[in-house]
Amino acid sequence: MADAPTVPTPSAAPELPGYAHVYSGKVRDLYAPLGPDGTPREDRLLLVASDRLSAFDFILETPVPDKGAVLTQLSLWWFEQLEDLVPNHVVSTDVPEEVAGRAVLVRRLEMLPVECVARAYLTGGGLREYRADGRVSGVALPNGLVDGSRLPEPVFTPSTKAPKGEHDQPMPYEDVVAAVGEATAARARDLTTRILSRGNEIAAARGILIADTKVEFGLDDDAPDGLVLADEVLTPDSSRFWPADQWEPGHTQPSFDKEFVREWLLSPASGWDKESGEAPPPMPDDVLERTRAKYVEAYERLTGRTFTA
Ligand code: Q0T
Repeated sequence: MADAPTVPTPSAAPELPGYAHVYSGKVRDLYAPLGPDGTPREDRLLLVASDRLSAFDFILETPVPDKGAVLTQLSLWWFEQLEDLVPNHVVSTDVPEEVAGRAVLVRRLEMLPVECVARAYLTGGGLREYRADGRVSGVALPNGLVDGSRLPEPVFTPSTKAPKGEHDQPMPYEDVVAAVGEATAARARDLTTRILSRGNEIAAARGILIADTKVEFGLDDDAPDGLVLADEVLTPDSSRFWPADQWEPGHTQPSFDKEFVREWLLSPASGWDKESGEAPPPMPDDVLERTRAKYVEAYERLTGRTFTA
């Protein structure tokens, strides 16, 4: 019998001529450009943002059109806003046509084995730690804080890089020091909290609060103090964005980007049970369109630019 026709999954890592696929994360794909001899170059990577969206720890089967491009363009814009604070890994946006707008050629760096997280508002895992002993990542906080409270100043709350499929675990600062050395740990902490502070200075004026963010650094002997900002930065995938006009400490804040998806998934309309272990059903068109619009809105509000696909 003839084989069934194979239909490419639109949001899977594409095959890119001239590049070797290296790795796929939940929502991004990593490639190594091939050198003149046809072997992968060791000094560059192509970081491709897909349109995949994760919710409740599932990758939804419905990709969100333009999500990868919106987040890539937003990240590039933030790199520029942060250029005086920290050098970044971007080399070029001249990328294969198939991934145009959603890929960046970057310098391949030796990455710190730490997820550098900073929190400006208390929620999620930070809130759980605070409720247990009044501290987050070893930093004592005032009494009386609730879900969504603004912290007196951003706190560095590093976490481990968990193997695929597992959750990152909080990492005591002393473990970061043991892993990367005192000077690098202190510099990573300082840079991470400054990136979030700068992000919030800019975002607050545009109606968005950035509750927390995760950044990654690579090492480079040529950088002023050895650290280079890598990965993506201050996107809704690496950060919690909240609409400023709905901020109300005391309960879970609505997510700027995933509000409609989560609301639909938890409603009877989706027919899905979060605790079932089953994959969520495909997103209805209206939820999809409203979600896409939120990513575009975040980009346009923050950058003041119009998003063009
Ligand atoms: C990396 C060396 O999740 C990641 O990639 C998504 C598929 C994280 N990751 C980043 C690297 C980078 C970057 N960015 C770099 N500049 N140099 N490695 C590896 N994994």
